[in-house]
Amino acid sequence: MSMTHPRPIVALSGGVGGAKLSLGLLRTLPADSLTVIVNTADDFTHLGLRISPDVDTTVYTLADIVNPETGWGRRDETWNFMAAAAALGGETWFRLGDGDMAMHVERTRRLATGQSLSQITADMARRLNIPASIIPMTDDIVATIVATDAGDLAFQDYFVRHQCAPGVVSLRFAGAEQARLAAAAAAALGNPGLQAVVICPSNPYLSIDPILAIPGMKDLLHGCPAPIVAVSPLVGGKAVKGPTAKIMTELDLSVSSLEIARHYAGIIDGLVADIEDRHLAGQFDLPVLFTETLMSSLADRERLASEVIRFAEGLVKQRKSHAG
Ligand code: FO1
Repeated sequence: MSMTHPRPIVALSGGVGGAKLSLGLLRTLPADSLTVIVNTADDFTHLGLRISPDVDTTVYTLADIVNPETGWGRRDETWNFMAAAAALGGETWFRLGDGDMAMHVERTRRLATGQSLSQITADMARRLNIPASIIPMTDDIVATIVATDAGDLAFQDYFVRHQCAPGVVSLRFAGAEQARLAAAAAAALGNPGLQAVVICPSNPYLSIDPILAIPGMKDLLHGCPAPIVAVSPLVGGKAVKGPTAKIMTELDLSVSSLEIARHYAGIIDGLVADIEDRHLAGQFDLPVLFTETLMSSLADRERLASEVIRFAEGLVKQRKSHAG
């Protein structure tokens, strides 16, 4: 709509919820103006294959081939490999569809030839005609360890094998301190023409914190002249999907968008919270947009994306008028 050159948007995202808003952004923005920096601390090696669940969820969602029921994996998937593996006594707790298997086999093959996860992801995205940059937060190995009342668990053991049942005591991101932020992520955030940074409604503790834990990431966000907006993953004090609310309770945090704002304090310039949390207005110490944040349909995602961008634009004006 604007006559000016499109200004890029950077999104920080985990898996399913983040990918939904990323798709809304992709469809709202001019082509090639979206960069999604994706959590890789859920990645693990399983059956000898390197699995990058949040990267794959983002790729499949933006390529419009994601399984709409689960939000991860591929649409119209077949499960012959799993059935054959089960018949042979193989491990089947982590479900890998036949088409999805091709992604893991191909990624593992290319990693063994020395290609980086960033290079492989960029090539897959190009082949699937995705007009956005999908950047794994790092090419180094970072792994979320969930300290629970049942002991330390590797992330997918906690999340899938144990269905998030153990109580969370604390979280750590092994390898994060030594990891290097992907070069393309640093370049995208350092772009002086950046319009906004959007922290997607992913789990702040499991999905966004690992990205923020990569050395240099917080400094880039602090130095970023574009407004930074987070979308709360809570609706009326409940999580839309996944264990966000359960984890917040276990960590002795109040399950509220106020707590999400507190969590991102010093990083964000504004918060997008659900209309159901309208009664909290006046209790935040930063600008808040209350709107429908549930993203059931594609239209919901596009509407939320454009509202988030418009809200961020307003924040630029606010900061300018304060400075002036
Ligand atoms: N999530 C599940 O709850 N069960 C699964 O069996 C499962 C398999 C799976 C395979 C590939 C993939 O890319 C994702 C998969 N997920 C599965 C989702 C994923 O593990 C989590 O949603 C994320 O790690 C959290 O963002």
